[in-house]
Amino acid sequence: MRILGTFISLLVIAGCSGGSSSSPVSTPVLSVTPGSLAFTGQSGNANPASRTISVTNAGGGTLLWTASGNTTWLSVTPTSGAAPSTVSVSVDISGLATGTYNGAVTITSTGATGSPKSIPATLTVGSPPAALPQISLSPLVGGFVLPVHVTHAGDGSGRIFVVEQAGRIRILDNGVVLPVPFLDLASLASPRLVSGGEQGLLSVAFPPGFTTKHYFYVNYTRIQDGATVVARYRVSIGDNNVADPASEEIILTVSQPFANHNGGQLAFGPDGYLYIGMGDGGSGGDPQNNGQSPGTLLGKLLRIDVESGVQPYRVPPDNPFLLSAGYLPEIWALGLRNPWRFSFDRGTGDLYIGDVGQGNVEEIDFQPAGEGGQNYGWNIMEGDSCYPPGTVGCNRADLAPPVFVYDHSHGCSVTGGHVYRGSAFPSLQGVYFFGDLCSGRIWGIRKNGAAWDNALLAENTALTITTFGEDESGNVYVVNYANGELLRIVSP
Ligand SMILES: [Ca+2]
Repeated sequence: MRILGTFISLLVIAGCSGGSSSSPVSTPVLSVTPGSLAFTGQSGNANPASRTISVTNAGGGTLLWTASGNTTWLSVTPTSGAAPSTVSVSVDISGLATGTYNGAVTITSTGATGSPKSIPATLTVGSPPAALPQISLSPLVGGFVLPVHVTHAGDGSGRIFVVEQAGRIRILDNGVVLPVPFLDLASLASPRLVSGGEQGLLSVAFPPGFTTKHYFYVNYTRIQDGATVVARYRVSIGDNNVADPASEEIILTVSQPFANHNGGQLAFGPDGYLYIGMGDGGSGGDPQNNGQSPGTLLGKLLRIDVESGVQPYRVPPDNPFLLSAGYLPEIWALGLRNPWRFSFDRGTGDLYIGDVGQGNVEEIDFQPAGEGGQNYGWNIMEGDSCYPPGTVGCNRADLAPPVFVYDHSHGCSVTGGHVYRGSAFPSLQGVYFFGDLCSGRIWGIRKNGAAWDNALLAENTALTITTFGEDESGNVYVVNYANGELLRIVSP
């Protein structure tokens, strides 16, 4: 008892001396963060996640508050309390039409400076998600050997060109695979390319005006060192179905430090320039940091002019980094890991890239027509996650986020596809089809205002999907790398 009494005496003395000398009773000051709230939802979809407001007392003393929302769609919990505290703000979009709604959260404290505080809250309700169409896969023809690319020549012939990894390009003409390959680099006395894994003959692209030009472009990994080669070949005089393997003109060579991640896609954009997908050079995790390095062509999408008459090529005068110190002028976009397949929407000119992930996340990247210069994030990010896994708070400023991601519980490696612009199946109009190499799953995404609708459209396909492809009519195809079959995506 004696000890306790002594303690109480000391506390009373200390309290009296402190209060009387230097600490006047402060006026409570109501302080809240953030100063405004914005919510975005889609009509008919789930409510956006709730947000929080911190209520603090910057002036000392006691602060009691009473919070309230003032609209039918806005609610606040708890509705009263003492600072410091956290207020949760929720919105309910059920029954709301599309549009923008303005409201406010009001926090009041009797006797506090700065009371009441009104925090504006904005709710934007977008269009409802559209149901994506059902699809089925219609087997067309088999017999290809390790097909990796499907395209057309844009020459009115209706021919479909199928690239086989070992070095051949086959022609499918009126449903029949022609016996003689269009191009055969696999049977040369002096082999030119190395094939297997992620190497080989990886794509072909026909320039605008091919009908009169009679030449085309290929991308392959050369046998000496695995470097990427972009080369021009000519069609034989007198036979439009056979090209001359001796006609090669090399356009561009890019050294590859490792055998994997070669990119490999060539495609002419609506601007008539040649776009080239380059992987980060390989290994894992981009050990040379090529994706983010402006001084290498690795880990980039390139844009060059191979049709101006300047040999081997010219850099387009409006490439996005021409005035940026340290950037190679051919760079159109950076931050790519392995953009194995990309394509242009023939209806809009928009660009879609399937960028293969490292170990966790696969992604689809998007570029509105004509707008280059994006940094798609690798290796700061893998898909929508900071990289390496577990990294917190990576700097996402100036990075273009993917428009769709899936993790490795759904597959292993994304294969970019095409936007359907054919006339046979109106319900498929505007859907971008893509899939996964390992799981064979096929998804569709379609732009819906500022949002993207998406759906898993085919599961358990048993396909090993190395590529999609498009014919002159806008039909979209998919291959099975494992058994050499070409299938058409149709409306059931
Ligand atoms: Ca990315």
